[in-house]
Order: sequence, then C-alpha cells, then structure tokens
Amino acid sequence: MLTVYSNDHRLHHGKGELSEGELKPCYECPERADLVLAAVLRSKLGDVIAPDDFGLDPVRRVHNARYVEFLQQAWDLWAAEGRDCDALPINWAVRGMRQIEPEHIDGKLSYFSFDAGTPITAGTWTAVAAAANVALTGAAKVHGGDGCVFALCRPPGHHAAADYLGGYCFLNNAAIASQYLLDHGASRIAVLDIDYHHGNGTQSIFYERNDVLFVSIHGDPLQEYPYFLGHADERGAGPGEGYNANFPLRWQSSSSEWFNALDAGLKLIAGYAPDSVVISLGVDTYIDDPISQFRLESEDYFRVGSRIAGLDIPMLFVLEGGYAIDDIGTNAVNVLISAAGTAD
Ligand code: FKS
Ligand code: ZN
Repeated sequence: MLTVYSNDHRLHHGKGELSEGELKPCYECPERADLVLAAVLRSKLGDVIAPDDFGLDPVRRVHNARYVEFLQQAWDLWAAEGRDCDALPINWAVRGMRQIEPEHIDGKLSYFSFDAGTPITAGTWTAVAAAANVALTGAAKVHGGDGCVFALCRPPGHHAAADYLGGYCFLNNAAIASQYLLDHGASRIAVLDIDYHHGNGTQSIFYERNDVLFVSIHGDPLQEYPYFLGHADERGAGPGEGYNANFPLRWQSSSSEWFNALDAGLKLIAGYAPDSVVISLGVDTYIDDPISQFRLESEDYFRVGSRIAGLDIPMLFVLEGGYAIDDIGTNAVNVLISAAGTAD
C-alpha cells in the first residue's frame, strides 16, 4: 500500500502546551511522524511518495475562508507584536459573550480556537498546508483506484472544525480528503474515527449532512478531552439526522469493550454502503499512551486493520494522534499491514 508523506511537518514544532497548570513540552512533536515513517520503511509496506500541491480550493470546501486566511497570517501578526515565542490563546467567548472577530492578534487567536494546547510557530502554516496536501494526495490515489492508502499527516486534524483550531489540529485532513472524494464522484463517504479522542471537528463539519457518515470511538467526554462534544445522543441534525454515531467509552475500558464498539461501528458503516471509508487513525488507544486511558496492545492493532479491511471498500488511513513515542510506529504499521494484507 502507498504512503504519502512530506518532510514539511517538521516546520511545526511547538515548544509547549498548557497542561495540568503548566506549560509542558508538546506531546505532538515531529518525532512522531518521523518514527511512523521509519516503521513504514522498515516494514516494507510499500512506496512512499511526496504530496502534490492542490492549492487552497479543496481546503475551503471544508473550512471557512476567513479562518484559512487567519491561519496563514497568524504568525506574522504575532511576530509584529515583537514576540518570538509560540503563539497561544488564553481566553474564550463562553455563554452570553459575542462572536465578533477582534482586531488584536491575541483576540483573533481566541476567536479561532478552543484550547491553549495548540501553539502556532513560524513554520506552522507550511506544515499544516503540507498535511492537507498529503491527505488530498491520498484521496486522489483512492479516487484513481488504489484500494488502501496511508496519508501520514502531521499535524493531525480531527479536532479542527470549519473555523477553529484546537487539540493540536489546524486543518481537518480527514474531512478535506472526504470532501475531495465527494467532489470527485463519490456519493457517500464514511469516516471512522478510532483516535482515543473524539473527533469533534469532523463531527461538527458533517453534522447536518447525510453524504458523510461519521462514526467515532473515544474516551467519554464526561471524563476526557475535548469534553464538550462526543456524547452518544449526538446523532446528527436535519438531513444529517442518523448519520453521526458516537461510541464513548469510560477510562480503562478493556480491549474487548473497544472491539465491541468497533464491530458496532463497522456494522453501521456496512449498512450505509459508502463508496470509501476514511479512517482517522490515532494510536493513542494504546495501553502505554501517556495522555490516554484505553488499554489496546500492539498485537491488537493487527485485528483493527483486518476488521476494517473486512468492509471490502477502498480505505484511506489518515494519521491523527498517538504519543507513546517508542511504539507509535509499530502500532500504526500493525494496523496498516493487516489492512493491506487483508485487502490485497
Ligand atoms: C494532556 C491534555 C491533552 C489535548 C489532547 C489532544 C489530543 C489530540 C489528538 C489528535 F489526534 F488530534 F492529535 N489535551 N494533559 O490525539 O486527538
Ligand atoms: Zn487523540
């Protein structure tokens, strides 16, 4: 199976995220993608190609134009204030406050974000645009007839909504790829989000639509980030009613509970009969993940890949989270190897 990868991800290297009351080193670091690439090469999964440049039109099919412009300008506006540290927001508009874009960069950062864990650096936009092109190149390959493709995206994307960033995410790579497939002849796409965290961005982008079925298995938002979306009763709205399915699981849920949710999600996807499935692949469901509370083991990831391949439809894997640096490559590649092996 083909892997799409760009070195430009390294240009996004935040120093710190606000976590447990401290500015801690970013968990979402360049080594993650480097180690996944190393494992792909070691495992002889298949060719690794560089992305093509799709420009910003396919990005604007998912994201608000003003938000995309903000991402491009944010670092320069921040640097113009004489600051050379990473850009982070510190306050947000909650209940009863106004949604008016402020003039000052500090206010703009707040307006276009939902957390203080997602720093913008000098190279962030270049890395973010490259990740979107990695996902789009993967989608184009699937459109061209490849049955199974891996978009090795970094930074990740599933927390990014149409007009805000957060959770280490800026542009929603999986949503951009899904929309590309719809714009190139697909009539139905399923997004299967198996990252440990709820894909609030992807859910919100497609919530009122019936051409994308969103299925997510994740830490219960009563206990886990992003806290304010991802409950089981969120089933879609308007024409999208019935096309959103959340499987929140409590902290320390067992592998078998997780696989039961996967089977239920796959059943929904099979019933929807999509043209392709886009998998938001996070391996932070791993037992040793430093910020997560599920219990999957490296061997379990083989079963994840073969279960998904059982759908017997084209698959685009898009990398999301995973912070157990020592095992991130093995875990991701175990999914991919078994998916490719079962599909080919
Ligand atoms: C640590 C708190 C961490 C933020 C968690 C963000 C998770 C990001 C992710 C993605 F796939 F997007 F990368 N809070 N004390 O893994 O979902
Ligand atoms: Zn995650």
